[in-house]
Amino acid sequence: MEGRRMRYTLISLPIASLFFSAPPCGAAPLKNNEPNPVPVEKQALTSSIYIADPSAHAFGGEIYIYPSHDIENDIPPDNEGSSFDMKDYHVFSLKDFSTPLVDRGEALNIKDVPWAGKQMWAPDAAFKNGNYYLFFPAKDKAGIFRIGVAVSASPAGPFKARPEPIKGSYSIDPCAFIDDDGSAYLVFGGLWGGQLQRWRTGEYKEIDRFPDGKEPALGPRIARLREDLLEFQGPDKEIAILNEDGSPLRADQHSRRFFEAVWMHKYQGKYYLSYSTGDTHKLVYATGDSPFGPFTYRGLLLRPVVGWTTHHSIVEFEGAWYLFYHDASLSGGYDNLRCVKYAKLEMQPDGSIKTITP
Ligand code: FUB
Repeated sequence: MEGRRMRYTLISLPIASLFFSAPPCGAAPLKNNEPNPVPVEKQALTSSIYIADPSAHAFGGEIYIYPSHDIENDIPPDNEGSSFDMKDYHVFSLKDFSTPLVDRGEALNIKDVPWAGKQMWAPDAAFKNGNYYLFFPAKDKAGIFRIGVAVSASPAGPFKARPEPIKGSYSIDPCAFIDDDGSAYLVFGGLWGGQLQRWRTGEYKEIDRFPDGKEPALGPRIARLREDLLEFQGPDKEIAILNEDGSPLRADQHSRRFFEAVWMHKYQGKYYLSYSTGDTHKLVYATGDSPFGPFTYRGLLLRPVVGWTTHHSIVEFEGAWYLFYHDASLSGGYDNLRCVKYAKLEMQPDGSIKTITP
């Protein structure tokens, strides 16, 4: 297996350097509110801090974005994603697309999460029963990724974390999906640094066990959430993703198999599951008739962006659908220093989504 973060360092930085004047190693410092000479920054929703993994929701007539907060550090890139050493979350809001993104401040800090050891990765949020819930992955004190939940009366936080992670939770990248009937689900999982391949036996084993190429790829996981959204209602299940001929996606189908960054939304009665293919750097999507699947692969959603990771959310706002995603253009191509952008989705009459070129 090639090094996850090294791979981008070796291949993508020279590509990025064709477009940007940033140095090829060591992150260019970003000072708050200073203009950045990188032209593509104009497309980033904010340059005040580095943010990534944007989970966007329409709450109370505005778009709220719940991203990871990327920070500079000296940790070398590795397969575990160790240089993604985030320590807090900021919430952002957007009144509409003609006004600037507003940083609503720090919403949760790792020091206020009793169980968390390090690496606050991609979060998501949900609204139910008058409360806002922030779902977030972090490594516990033993170095195992778990998913926690924190609660607030305001979409902007601050959020109060529960003292323990969700019982039975593991891996990364939670997406909270609330169906039309109010049923709530948490979809999650991620390979490599996200540790999903270490749970093949149902318990954590510090050994990476990937399926052989011709075997079915590992799928994301889904668990129904309790009415209060604080715990799983029962054990999680693996979501099956199928090729058009009904066969399960194989582990060697790197251009379409699930890797991380799963997102679920519903459009015209169909469930859409979109995710990153990881080492092929694509966002793709599949559709199905139940949140539990099976889902059938439908196509490419977003072509590769600048940077190794790609991660997104899909939200309906004022009658249109939008993709929020990140890339590493603002930092000149540093994988762990990313910025957030958006694009309008073009839905086709057959329910397919027109591929977006970043
Ligand atoms: O931001 C840290 C990790 O990088 C996320 O959890 C992944 O989805 C990838 O974007």
